[in-house]
Amino acid sequence: MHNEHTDSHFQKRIDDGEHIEPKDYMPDGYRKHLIRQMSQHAHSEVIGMQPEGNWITRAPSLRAKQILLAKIQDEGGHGLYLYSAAETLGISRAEMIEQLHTGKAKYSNIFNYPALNWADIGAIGWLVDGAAIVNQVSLQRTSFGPYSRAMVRICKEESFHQRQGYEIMARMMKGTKDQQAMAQDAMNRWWWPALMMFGPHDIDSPHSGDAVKWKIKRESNDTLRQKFIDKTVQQAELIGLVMPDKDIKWNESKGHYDHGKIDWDEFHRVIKGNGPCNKQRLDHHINYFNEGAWVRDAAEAYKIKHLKEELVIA
Ligand code: BYC
Repeated sequence: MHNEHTDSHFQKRIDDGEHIEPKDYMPDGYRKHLIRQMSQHAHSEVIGMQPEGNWITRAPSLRAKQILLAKIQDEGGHGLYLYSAAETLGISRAEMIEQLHTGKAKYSNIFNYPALNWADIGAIGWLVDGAAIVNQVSLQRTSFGPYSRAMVRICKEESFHQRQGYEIMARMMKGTKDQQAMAQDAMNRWWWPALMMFGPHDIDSPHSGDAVKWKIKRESNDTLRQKFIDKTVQQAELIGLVMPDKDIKWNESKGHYDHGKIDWDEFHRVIKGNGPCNKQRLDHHINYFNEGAWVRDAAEAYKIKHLKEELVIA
């Protein structure tokens, strides 16, 4: 019989397709891997509010503004589910934020690029949320219970986000020549960074071995990237956008689109902190985090007061 507190028993549970719950035995490496990935995922959701938030006051109609507001609010909510799910692994929200501010924890490469005009809001919803969904649908079956359940909720909202972006792009492509050129330009700028969101090629991905063994990752970086490409090429064609990769070509024998080379030097530069907006994004987060200190203090004081009152009553 397996001892419940051994790695072999843990691996058998994973192999049998069971969910691992916070109080169950888990190897240290599994816990660390999840804390890294889930906290980075949470930070991405929250930092991802910035490029879009920049356009709320300049949305071209009241309808567009309402939809964008709802979307950005959802992203904040996703961050909260994910921070809470990560806290069940024994790390506090404050520690995760500290790791973000000191550069120990990353967030998605994609949010280090600027949103220059309204077409970028379309491209972000369509391509960035589109890429995120492909990854997150797969993560719904991840082995850690709280992460998997958070993903189920997040995916429901994410598909609305993707459609919001595609609708903006489709509308612009039906507009004037200038509007069409704006949509194409946004697609050209966001396409390659969106492909990088899936992480390095499988062969260059140091964490993938453990992630697959522990069923944290259910499909590899390259498999998910290919799914995204196959879906998106057809959506682009439908509304008249030209793919910014001249090597995109349907490969009959593989049943997939072939694509050109991704610039991994750019990816590494950006995730090391040297993308166009890294400093701006982090400074903004730090400023508002500091500004909100009084709210956290007040909430904490309220909690302590009520705990004391409950103790007196008891
Ligand atoms: N960006 O061994 P690998 C959203 C790092 S936001 C930055 O393949 P792993 C939204 C990786 O961390 C959705 N860094 O790693 C919000 C590692 O470095 P460290 C965000 C990246 O973990 C608002 C190194 O490269 N989604 O939806 O096995 C508005 C080696 O990589 C990236 C998630 O976070 C990257 N793209 O696989 C709109 C999904 N890729 O940590 C939309 C959850 C890799 O050793 N995360 N790195 O310093 C995952 O599924 C996995 O962590 C990844 C990477 C597939 C991203």
